Amino acid sequence: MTSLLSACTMMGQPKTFTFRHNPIAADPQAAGSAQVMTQAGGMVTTTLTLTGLTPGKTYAAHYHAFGPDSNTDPCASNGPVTVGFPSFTADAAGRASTTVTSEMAKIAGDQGAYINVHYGDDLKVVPVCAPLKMTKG
Ligand SMILES: [Cu+2]
Repeated sequence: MTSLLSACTMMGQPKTFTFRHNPIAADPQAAGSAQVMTQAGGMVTTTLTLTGLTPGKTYAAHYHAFGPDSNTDPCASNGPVTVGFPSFTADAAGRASTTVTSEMAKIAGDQGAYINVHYGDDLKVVPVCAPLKMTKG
């Protein structure tokens, strides 16, 4: 009974992670959050809500695994993409959101260390990053 209850309370309790700005000049006001909600059947839905983007600009966002370049800062670890979000375009006020539902296993542990938001036309430009897992391993 206890385990059933905890399983029920786990589900539908979203976790929220905050985007932080990277030390670059692009989109200096960019900010937002990632809401991660466990679903039935080993799935998870993640919604990004962003402000301060360039109006009309298209963006890409991904989950990334913890990479080789840092053990303590996922956003600086340069890890590979594990799950991609549908690309999205900022509205006239610089607001945007995107949602993806994926298998939990794809973003479990080090596989889901951080979420990057990239310029759609230049993926090297990453205005904001949300760290989800602060240490590797
Ligand atoms: Cu990415």
